[in-house]
Amino acid sequence: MKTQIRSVSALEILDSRGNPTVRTFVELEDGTKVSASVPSGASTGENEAVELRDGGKRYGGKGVEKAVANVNNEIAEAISGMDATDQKAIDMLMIEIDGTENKSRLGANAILGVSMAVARAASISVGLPLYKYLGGSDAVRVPVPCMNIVNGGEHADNSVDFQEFMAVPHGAPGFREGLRYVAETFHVLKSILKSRGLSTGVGDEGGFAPDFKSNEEAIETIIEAIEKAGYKPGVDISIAMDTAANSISPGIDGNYDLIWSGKGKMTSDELIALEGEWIKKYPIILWEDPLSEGDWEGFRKFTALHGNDIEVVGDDLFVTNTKYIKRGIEEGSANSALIKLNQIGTVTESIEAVKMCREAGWRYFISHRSGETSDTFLADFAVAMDGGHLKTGSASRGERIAKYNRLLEIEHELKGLAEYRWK
Ligand code: 2PG
Ligand code: MG
Repeated sequence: MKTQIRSVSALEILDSRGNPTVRTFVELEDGTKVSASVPSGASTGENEAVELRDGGKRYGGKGVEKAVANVNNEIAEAISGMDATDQKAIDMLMIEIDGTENKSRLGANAILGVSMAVARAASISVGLPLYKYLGGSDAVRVPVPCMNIVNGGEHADNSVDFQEFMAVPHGAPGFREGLRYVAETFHVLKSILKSRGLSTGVGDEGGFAPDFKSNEEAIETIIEAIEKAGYKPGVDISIAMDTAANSISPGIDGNYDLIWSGKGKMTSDELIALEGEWIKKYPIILWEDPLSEGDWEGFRKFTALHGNDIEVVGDDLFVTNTKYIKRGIEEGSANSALIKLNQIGTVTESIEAVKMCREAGWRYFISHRSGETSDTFLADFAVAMDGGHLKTGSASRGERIAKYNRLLEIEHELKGLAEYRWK
């Protein structure tokens, strides 16, 4: 059988922050040979699948030689000879031999690399682009790029508490134009920052990371950039926020501290009120992790207030895990889930998380990690999942641009069939 797995192996490589990560190789009987590389987060949720790190001296303890060995030995032994088109059976077998709740024995970084490489190998072997292989012939919607043009929180060394300020070109006629709208805005923002003597150095996801005087100055400067670039805020380009509130809640328990701006402590209700003021005042259409993962009650209140008007996304709250998404659906904690492949650790489980959202009438927001590689799997995955939007960083840093360029390619390949709409 030509899609039978002949060999599986892995290599320790570096991610965009210069930390080790896993690149996996899968070879099929028909000679198809592919690789896939695993991303890594900085602002992580407590319940994420576990990245196996070596500890010790190498790379400050961040080496992944153990995860690589687990691919080369246990996983390779278990799945060699299986049919690469049987994604679910392969993913389930890896989960079974890992034997833990959170993939901590073999490592989610070992398992995910194999899972992604298997999908990619199978797609090539059956002659389909990855987005069609995973999404079927209906996969024609190219996502609105939520471009993270200002970085704060744990993704930058600056005075901004909210982690991500994304420009969202939902008013553009297509992906190529949408990408242009926000890339132009990014460049205008750079010139505004320069003219004010603010730093134009970038953070982990390629957005600017200056020391604004306040969080408000950050969003107001972005709106100014949108206008100066010739676009209408709220019509052509809106704003999406990610507080990544775990990072301002030291105990992740719903007590907050605006540590980076030095603006001090806040209760959950006060943070909700502050974010609510922003939603009233600025053209915000999506808010991710407005509260910390321990603050389910805060999430419920926030969603009750704003869930009819904007997309409320749970990231660290749900960690792409159907167990937590299910609770969120029952409790009305959000109306959307962030989907990060390495938070859960297999392609199959990520797709299950998407399905659960769809069935509940929720949205789902496909996402990169702050530590990435040039692997473009995410771009195809976003088109396949048909969610209408993705986030994959700014208009700088090669590992972010690689995904945008792959989406341009997909839109081009789809010709007149390509769709582009926020909802
Ligand atoms: C987030 C992500 C991606 P990290 O919080 O949404 O932007 O960051 O990968 O550091 O968890
Ligand atoms: Mg987030």
